[in-house]
Amino acid sequence: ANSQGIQLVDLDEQGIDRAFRADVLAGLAQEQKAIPARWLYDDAGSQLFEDITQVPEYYPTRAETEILENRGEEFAEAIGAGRAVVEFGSGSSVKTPLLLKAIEPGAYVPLDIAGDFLRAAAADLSAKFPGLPVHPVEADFTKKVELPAEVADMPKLGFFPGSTIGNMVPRTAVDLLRSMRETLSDRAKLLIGMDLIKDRKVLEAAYDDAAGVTAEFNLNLLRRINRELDGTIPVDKFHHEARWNDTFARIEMHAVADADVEFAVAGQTFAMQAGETIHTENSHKFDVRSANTLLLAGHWTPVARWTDAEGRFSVILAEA
Ligand code: AVJ
Repeated sequence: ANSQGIQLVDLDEQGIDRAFRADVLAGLAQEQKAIPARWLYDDAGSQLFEDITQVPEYYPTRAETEILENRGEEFAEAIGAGRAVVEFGSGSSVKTPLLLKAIEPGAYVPLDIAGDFLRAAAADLSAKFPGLPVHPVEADFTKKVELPAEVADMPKLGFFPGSTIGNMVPRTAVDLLRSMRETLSDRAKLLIGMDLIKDRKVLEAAYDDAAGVTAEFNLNLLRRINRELDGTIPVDKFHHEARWNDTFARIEMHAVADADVEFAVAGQTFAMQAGETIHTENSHKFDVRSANTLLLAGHWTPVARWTDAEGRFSVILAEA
């Protein structure tokens, strides 16, 4: 447990991550097999996600960066100077400096559960913005976080880019937004990236690029299970699929079995029929109304909204 009392990884006698094993075994026992998307991001998966942001079909990163690059003056006007910018998740080397450059912040407070990423991001930002107070906090931001005393008197700006909110089902997203509201307290604002509903062909291509990087990212989860949980999943008998679910307005990633397969994970056996899938990620997409409704349910009032020139992605400013 770290200083905030959170358990980062809980390993058993054989060095197996207990939470990973529990999630995988429970998920594989379901009628529709499903594994929480957070397990996609081991070192290999995190690198593959970085590679995804470079493929031509994956537009969200470029579209959001375009907004942050071009709308600085409007952000400054709408947000005001002197706020403590509280970033949920370690700062990306590209997006965060664009925001900090635009708004004259009073301090920068990156929050992350992974201490290594957090310290690297904090050091990076300190070097880019000499004179800006930087106070990294190692914490699980799905719950209320106690912010450093140094920023107690500053109004806060929460920053949650990348449409990461879209990876949560609405009830979880609402819980997170309410926790953010608690963490940031009164007078707070929130700047949040939300990807937009568009032609399903464009969406499906963004999550199934021709070079196969997203497929690798998805199947890496099965490889990770084999490696870390003593698994025998025949990964070569699976393929990646990106599916638009129109009822829930989301892209779903699945690993589809190409043949009847049997395999073991952590001593338990599982069988899948050809065509059966393991659901590995959701990426919800929004329109103006669904975005506003989600924010309102999360105790935030939307006050401004920006999109890229092609109208693919939105960055929304909301007030507590
Ligand atoms: C950065 C987590 C929001 O859902 O678009 C990209 C993850 N998965 N391609 C997204 C992802 C497949 C990405 N998030």
